[in-house]
Amino acid sequence: GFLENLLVHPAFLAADYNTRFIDSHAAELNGAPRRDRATRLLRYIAEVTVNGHPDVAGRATPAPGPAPEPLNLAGAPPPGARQILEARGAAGFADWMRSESRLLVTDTTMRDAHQSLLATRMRTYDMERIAPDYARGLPQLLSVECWGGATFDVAMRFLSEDPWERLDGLRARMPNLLTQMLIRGANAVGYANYPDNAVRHFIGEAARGIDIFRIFDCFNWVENMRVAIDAVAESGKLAEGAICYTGDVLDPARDGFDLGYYCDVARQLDAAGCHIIAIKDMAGLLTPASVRALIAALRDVTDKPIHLHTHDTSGAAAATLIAAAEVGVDAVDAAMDSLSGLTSQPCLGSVVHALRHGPRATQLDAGVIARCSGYWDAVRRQYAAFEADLRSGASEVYRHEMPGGQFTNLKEQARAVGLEGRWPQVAEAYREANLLFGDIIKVTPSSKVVGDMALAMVSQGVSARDIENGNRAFAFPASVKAMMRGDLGQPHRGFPPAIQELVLGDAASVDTRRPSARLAPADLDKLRGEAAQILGRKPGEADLASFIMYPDVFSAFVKSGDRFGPVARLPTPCYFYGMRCGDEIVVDLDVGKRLHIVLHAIGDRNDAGERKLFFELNGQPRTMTVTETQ
Ligand code: 3PY
Ligand code: ZN
Repeated sequence: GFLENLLVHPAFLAADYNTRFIDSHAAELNGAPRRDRATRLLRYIAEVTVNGHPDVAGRATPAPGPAPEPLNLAGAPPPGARQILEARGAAGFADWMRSESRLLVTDTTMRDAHQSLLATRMRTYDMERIAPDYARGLPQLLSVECWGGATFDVAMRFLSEDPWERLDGLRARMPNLLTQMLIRGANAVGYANYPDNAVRHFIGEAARGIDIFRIFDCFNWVENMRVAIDAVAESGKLAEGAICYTGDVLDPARDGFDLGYYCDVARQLDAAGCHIIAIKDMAGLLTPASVRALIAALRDVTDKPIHLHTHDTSGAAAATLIAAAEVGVDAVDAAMDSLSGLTSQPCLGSVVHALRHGPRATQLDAGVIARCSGYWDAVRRQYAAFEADLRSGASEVYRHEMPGGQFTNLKEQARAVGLEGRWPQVAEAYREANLLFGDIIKVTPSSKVVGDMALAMVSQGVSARDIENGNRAFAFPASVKAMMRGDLGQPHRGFPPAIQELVLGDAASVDTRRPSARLAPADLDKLRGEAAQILGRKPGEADLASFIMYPDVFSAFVKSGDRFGPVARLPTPCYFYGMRCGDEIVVDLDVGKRLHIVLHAIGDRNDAGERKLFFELNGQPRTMTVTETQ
């Protein structure tokens, strides 16, 4: 009966319960089998210890090093930008940004830096531990970019984590700092256009934890960004409209992307109600000279604050930030030193030093930055499996114009299809493909299409000229067909009709309408029902948003959670590599719910191919049996 079940329940024995325990475990205590969280985590640890984690199989293993130690700064977080937003509202906040003489700085370590350097694999655990130190030691930050972009689906797909829990956890730990996300306009955090009401729903949910939404469209098509901009503005949060930058404003030959073009986009974003204008230089193509010209020109057409984002692929991006500071940019993005450089953002600590005694001094504490960077350095070592094979700055970026987040990814993709030794050809084909498509902006998802095309050209041994002349058979990738049909939206000059005809056979299927306007609204009630089926309970609105964005990934994530529990709570080495005999870990499930786990021994493999693992969980012996797969 109920009481017997309660008294022998492993969570009860392990003291893994709170006052809601009986409610939330009612079915189980009344006889339905459902393992408690601690048992599910032990199962996970046992599995990974014996069989490994598929995501790190065959990859570099971390060298032994010091465990990452947060600073544990004491005291209450001083007031920061969040309190200014709360007091003045979004428009008032933008005025405040314009009135500050110091250069405002966004730290991108928890989003773009690891997306660009570590295949987006950084776990919530490592972010949450240092977040309280950001709040206490770096209250002068404009914002912390910590969500969106590729992190949303990678969290569920590869890390078995709920991105919404990450958001809540960071929000709670940094009550004085603005949280910032990257949102792909009508693609939200996906790779295709979603119905307008799905985008509105997503932003409504995200606004519970996000303060600055950086919104972009891969063709700078403001029409395609309007729904997102309006939804953010309605939520009371900051709508930062991004101008994606490509080419070279100083090069007369790139006449599609001259100062007049960028000024026109800025005017449209301003008129659409954006509070802040971002320059999103996702490939890192701006130079000191071009950024000076660009910012001076934008200043003439908008009074909104300008926030500069770039990547250090060239190795020269810090000079671009300093030049931008000199001509009055309001804010810039940088990454903590140990996760900066290469395809990531420029080095935060060095930018702080460079401006130190001048009029744009950031007032950030260089000592705290250095210590935080030490923490991130120790964290980074644990992700050795995801390090890209990149050692230096690469001026080739000015030729191929690949976004920082794609550069290493495409190299990896090239390797996977056997083009490992032919990177220079792939990079050159990328350049040719861009020109073939009419010289377009390359950023998610258009960058993926150009990348697909480049790989197809190299693997089929076909040049752009062969394709244009139609004298070689060529199988266009599906993503190229979709883009030529208009599924991603419209570049400002359209696509060249000749290439559209080559790709599509005829122009009849081309649709130049806004892609989301062709979609029926999402039936939220019906989708709520489907999500409930997967979850076995009524979904929260955040669950619903995940399900709408990624139905299959969400479903697999829920299944993995049912089996393995809240793996996001495990320390990173344990998550990827399991435990060794004698290891002891501490797992904080909720406030006041702490598990001490020790692995004492691993038994020999029996005839059935199984091993027994002997754990201790909060002082109680526990055994797990795992089938060894290899
Ligand atoms: C993303 O869309 O994830 C990007 O980082 C684009 O630069
Ligand atoms: Zn970026």
